[in-house]
Amino acid sequence: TVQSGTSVLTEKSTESSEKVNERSFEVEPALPHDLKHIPYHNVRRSEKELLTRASEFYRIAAARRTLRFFSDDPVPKEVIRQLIRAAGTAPSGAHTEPWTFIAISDPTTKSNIRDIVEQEEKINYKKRMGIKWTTDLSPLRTNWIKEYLTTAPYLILVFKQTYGILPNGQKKIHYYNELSVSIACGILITAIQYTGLVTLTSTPMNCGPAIRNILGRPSNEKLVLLLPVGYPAKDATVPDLQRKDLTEILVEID
Ligand code: IYR
Repeated sequence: TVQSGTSVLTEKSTESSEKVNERSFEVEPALPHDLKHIPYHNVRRSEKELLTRASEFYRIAAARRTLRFFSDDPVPKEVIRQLIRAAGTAPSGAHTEPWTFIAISDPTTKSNIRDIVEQEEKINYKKRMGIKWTTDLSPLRTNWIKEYLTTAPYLILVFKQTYGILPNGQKKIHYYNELSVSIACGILITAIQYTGLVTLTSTPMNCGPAIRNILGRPSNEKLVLLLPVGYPAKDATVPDLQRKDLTEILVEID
């Protein structure tokens, strides 16, 4: 609710005044009122070219697989930076760009992350999750041992910023931060594939706070995705999965 005559937009109007104050957001818009609008130039392509390009992109996207077996061959740092630049082009609510990407090649940090993930995953597989979960996952042949976390030359961790912090210390609303970061993740995963590298779309359960702590990240950042990035191991295998046909995923209303 916008409180007229004050400069705060409260997140929850039901909270005590002290709490409200703590969780207040700046009313100043994320973007300047007088933001300039400039002409947009588009390369107009023929219908034939559109189909060629859409088909080519489909071919690349369809070749992507989630890999669990990585080579330890190094990947140039500049490639990782370029991939993250691409992810950072994602659209975001009110152009708030609510993401932080952490690229880790340091072996000790990778090993510490592996320890945290394996400790939690062991609990997930052995007791936290039920028989239905373990049965549903068994065809994928996954378990709590995550060798790829130390083998892959890079781990990219994607954090969503649930709110921003203005230079004056006040909080700034990050609209649709979950969706904005998810779109950035989609671009990142596809960029990795296009580049010729592989990744594993992993969302380590219950590990967010511990990983955030060892990386010294602030509390407005929440771990969304952990992506090992590298080349596949020479003997890597993937489950023989089929994707749904277009007719199963598309409803056309003409
Ligand atoms: N996160 C666990 C288990 C897991 C869950 C799903 I849903 C998958 O599609 C694959 C694995 C793990 O990484 O082992």
